[in-house]
Amino acid sequence: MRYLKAILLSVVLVAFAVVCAAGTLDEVKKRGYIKAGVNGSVFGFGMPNDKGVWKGLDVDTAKAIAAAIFGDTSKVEFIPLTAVQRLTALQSKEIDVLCRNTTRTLTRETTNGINFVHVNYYDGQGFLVPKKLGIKSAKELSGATICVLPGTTTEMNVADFFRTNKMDWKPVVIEQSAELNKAFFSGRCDCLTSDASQLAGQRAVAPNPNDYEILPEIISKEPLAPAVRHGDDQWFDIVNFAVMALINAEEFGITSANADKKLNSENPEIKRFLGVIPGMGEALGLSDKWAYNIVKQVGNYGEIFERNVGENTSLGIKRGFNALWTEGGLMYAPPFR
Ligand SMILES: N[C@@H](CCC(=O)N[C@@H](CS)C(=O)NCC(=O)O)C(=O)O
Repeated sequence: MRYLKAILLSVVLVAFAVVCAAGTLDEVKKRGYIKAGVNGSVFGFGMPNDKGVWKGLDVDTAKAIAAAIFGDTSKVEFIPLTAVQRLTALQSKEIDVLCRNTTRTLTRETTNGINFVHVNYYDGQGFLVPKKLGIKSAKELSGATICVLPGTTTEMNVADFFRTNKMDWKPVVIEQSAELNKAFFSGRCDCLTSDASQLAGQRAVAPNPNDYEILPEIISKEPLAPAVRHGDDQWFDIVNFAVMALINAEEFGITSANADKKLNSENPEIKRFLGVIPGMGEALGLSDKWAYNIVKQVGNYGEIFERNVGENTSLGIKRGFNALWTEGGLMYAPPFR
């Protein structure tokens, strides 16, 4: 009888372990789409256009993950989240992945129980001011009223900056970014502080973009990266390698336009990347066409950058740190072998 009880208990425990071990990939496949937490109102990164179609660098990153899993970029539900909501949404499984201009930090990776994958945009915090104030440097902001979003690294960095420089400031803290921007562009604050890319995005859609100027100081490192929950290595690998596939595709010169032609390449690295030589997909639990599907359907990192935030967009951002390592930037992905 004692043995029978022990066997029964083991069976129950094993069954429990199997149910609990159903990873995010299985859940996502069963559901038929991924749930991606995005920014709802940052032009260039995550925002629906006037036809309600989601656009942006983070949006394209989420589409790349969907292309890797389903071979179909439409298999994403975009869930707009404020800065305050975003980490909880990931922890509580409301979303599978966070692609929302989120800075990788020590406490987010530990206390908040999330893992960041490869950076999809190297940023830094800046200051936006109305030109009419005649301010040329952040060091002239003593006594200024500053619009800042809560729940962000921005809020902490700006406090550090003013404390370090022994300057006073008055924060205006508003959780909804659209309201915060309205407050700034209607003159309630002397300055809006945020990641510099987002300042460019907010200025681009402001009523009079030319009336505003981004000050030269960049006061922090903001490595923005997609994030997943702790505890699911396979899912982490998939999201991580989807981002890194965008980078390696650019390095290999594979684009959405030439991906089919590149299937005939003699280069073994490209053959492995595109699944002509099999194995890489299987290692991730995906089809060997996973990286081909990403590039064919979304483009490589350079295409995504230029389309959403690059020099020919209204944001007009140069590649800078976000250039490939071969071009003097920081975008560097490991070999796929
Ligand atoms: N990268 C920083 C800041 C991210 C952030 O949320 N920035 C604001 C600045 S405008 C934003 O994206 N707002 C848009 C929104 O909340 O919809 C972080 O991870 O804390």
